[in-house]
Amino acid sequence: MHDEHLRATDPAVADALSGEVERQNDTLAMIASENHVSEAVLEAQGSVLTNKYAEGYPGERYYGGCEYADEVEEIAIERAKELWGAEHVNVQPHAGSQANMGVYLAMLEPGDRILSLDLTHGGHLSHGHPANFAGQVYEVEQYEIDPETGYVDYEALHDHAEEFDPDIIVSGYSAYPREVEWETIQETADAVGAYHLADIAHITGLVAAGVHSSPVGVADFVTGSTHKTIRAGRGGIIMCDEEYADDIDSAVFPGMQGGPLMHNVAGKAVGFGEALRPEFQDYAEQTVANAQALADRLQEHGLELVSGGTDNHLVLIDLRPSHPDTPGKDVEEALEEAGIVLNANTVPGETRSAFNPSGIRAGTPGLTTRGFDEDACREVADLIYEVVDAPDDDAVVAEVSDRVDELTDEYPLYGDDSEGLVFE
Ligand code: DSN
Repeated sequence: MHDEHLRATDPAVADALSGEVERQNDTLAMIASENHVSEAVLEAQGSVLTNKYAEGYPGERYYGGCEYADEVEEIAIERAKELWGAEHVNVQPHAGSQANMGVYLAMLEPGDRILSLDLTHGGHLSHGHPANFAGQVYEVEQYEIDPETGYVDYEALHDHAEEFDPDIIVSGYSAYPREVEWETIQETADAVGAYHLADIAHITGLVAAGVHSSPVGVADFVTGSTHKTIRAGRGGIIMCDEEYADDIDSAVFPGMQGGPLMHNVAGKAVGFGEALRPEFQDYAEQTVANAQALADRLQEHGLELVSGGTDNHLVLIDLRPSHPDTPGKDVEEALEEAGIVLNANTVPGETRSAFNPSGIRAGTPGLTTRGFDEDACREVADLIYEVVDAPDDDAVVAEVSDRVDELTDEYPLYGDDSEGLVFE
């Protein structure tokens, strides 16, 4: 990686960044919301656009000197429209949470009602958790996953909506391994006169590649983050029909943000360009095939998966049936020791706490970027199982760690020669 100026002027930060490159190279990133962007995206994000204020939108800025900022933002918008087929796109939200905030601010009044999935069942803080602004400004009720099936209980959601009379229903999730029935939720939203916000933060790339059904053109608003399965620069995005374009744009700026992070918008533009190439289709398909291979092998080992498998990029393991005395945090820590980085996660019907829950969540976007196929993911499942089964056994953890070292050597990531990721 290029860091000659940083190394000369600030070795402390340079060392930390080198450490992070090494950490990413030498471990398996299986946090389902993470991925590895190309060096082209890194260059765009690390560009001089970080210096530029560009409040407003292309052609209508509050400051001068925005001609190149305009070019970059227009490229990002046009590519996003092509990727997701949306009529209107706002690429300025700083993150997925801010994208959701933009929709709420545009369409709701304080005290209005949100119906969303409970965080412990796979929702998101910004869908109305009491610790988040959305839970403080709006009246929130939450629906749940059917603990028997692990799927969204669409009938219960419908009944809940009729009872609660929400102003907006939020779909799209952070720890849900199954395809979402956007149309079914839209029918419920229509029946109760609510807006429908589909948050595709996790599955933006899968939706863009058509390997997950799209809520664009179904839900009133679609939000997402741009650095997960879509593998672009870090941030958020809002998509909607033209009729809501002005409301959304005004809510994002000046409603809740000032100057857009134009360097990140450049990273979004570059990543979207990569995702428009045919190779991205293969990547998205492989991400899902890898998750399914991982899921099948974990189940062969006797681990229980919420919903019994996956349709997307992640699996959610409920440790309680197979390992009732092993909390998720212990497994997360032992796996990290072995070089497999994922997160402990709540599961539907959680009986422990959010800090030390009963499950672990694992995703394949990062592994797929570095070239893992189904066979390699089956082996990763074997390694995960070994640690789940003996998180306190140092010899097992060391053995798995040795194999992770071999795998990370076999599937290199960011190179010292700065050639970077080549997406084939
Ligand atoms: N933190 C992300 C996740 O891990 O799902 C969501 O914002």
